[in-house]
Amino acid sequence: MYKSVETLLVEIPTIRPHKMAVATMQTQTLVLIKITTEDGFVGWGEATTIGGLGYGEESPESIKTNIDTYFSPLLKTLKVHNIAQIMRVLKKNINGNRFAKCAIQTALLDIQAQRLNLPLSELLGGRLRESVPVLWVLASGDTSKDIAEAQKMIAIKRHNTFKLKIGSRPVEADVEHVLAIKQALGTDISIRVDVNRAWSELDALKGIQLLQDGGVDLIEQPCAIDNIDAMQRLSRRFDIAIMADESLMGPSSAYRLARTNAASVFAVKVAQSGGLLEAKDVATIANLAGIDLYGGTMLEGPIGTIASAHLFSTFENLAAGTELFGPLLLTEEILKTPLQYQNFELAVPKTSGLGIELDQDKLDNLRRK
Ligand code: MUC
Ligand code: MG
Repeated sequence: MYKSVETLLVEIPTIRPHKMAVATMQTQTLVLIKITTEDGFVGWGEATTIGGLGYGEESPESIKTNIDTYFSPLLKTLKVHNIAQIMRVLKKNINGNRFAKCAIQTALLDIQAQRLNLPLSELLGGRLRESVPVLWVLASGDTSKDIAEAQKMIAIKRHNTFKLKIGSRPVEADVEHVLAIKQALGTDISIRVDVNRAWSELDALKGIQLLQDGGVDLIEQPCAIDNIDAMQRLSRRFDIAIMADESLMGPSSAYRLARTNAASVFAVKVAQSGGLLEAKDVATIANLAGIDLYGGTMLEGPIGTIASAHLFSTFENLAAGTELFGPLLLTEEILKTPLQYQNFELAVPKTSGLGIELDQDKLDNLRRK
């Protein structure tokens, strides 16, 4: 049934250093999985994370080891195409490991969609749009470089909304940096910030007030992952959108955040949710609670990015747009035909499965030996 399950760590330098409060990335390590069936289908999935162990609890190396040691032998014993039944066995036998589970589920869905000759979006409920809006993240660490980068993106019609990475400098310095960019780009351009959980609640009270007054549109993950009480107090106090990112780790945390009114927007990430289907559950919880949706990324390459785009194309509410720009941050293309970014959006492929074709020679060159 499942003939081989291959895992690859693919190292690709970034186009410039990407500076976040949790890590500075110069290279991204893509964690890719390739499942081949005995009847000749090939499915791809991705379990990429950020900054080694700087962002999440799973590293590229631990994800690969756990797939090779635990997931792959188990998968090879299964004799069904039914993804719900396969995921039930994997979940029953393996705790945690959301990223690995996401990658495997993505590859299985890719295969199933190819079998049915449908784009993946149609297996996830059906697309409501042919493309999704994509913002760009300014994270060079230098205000004037960030302004020039944003102006270029607007001019070439690739991005017209920007997220700024802050939290590694004192609050006042970060606020000054953000407001200088906001002023340079003008009122029509939406600016959001991602603090990556760097602020105490007192820092957040000061920082959010200044950013709200300066016309910033959204504050992402201001405080620690577990500090849901602070997120709740901040959401109640300010008019500006407060978005949960790292605190949102799948349907049960989505339920907890929604129940406590701890965020007005959810950054839905397929890997953080533990799979595409679980990310869809997160979106349902948000819809029921009146929480807006944002399509998040773990700075994946084209596989995780396009899998996410298929899912986000099915969301009725995608009010905060997406940040599916991961492949654009990388210096090497691993697809035979690159993903299509134009007019500020990413097109969702119309061909079957994920709708992409990997360049196997490129992967062989770039993979960690
Ligand atoms: C994050 O925390 O949002 C997403 C975009 C980006 O630049 O970093 C990631 C992680
Ligand atoms: Mg974030």
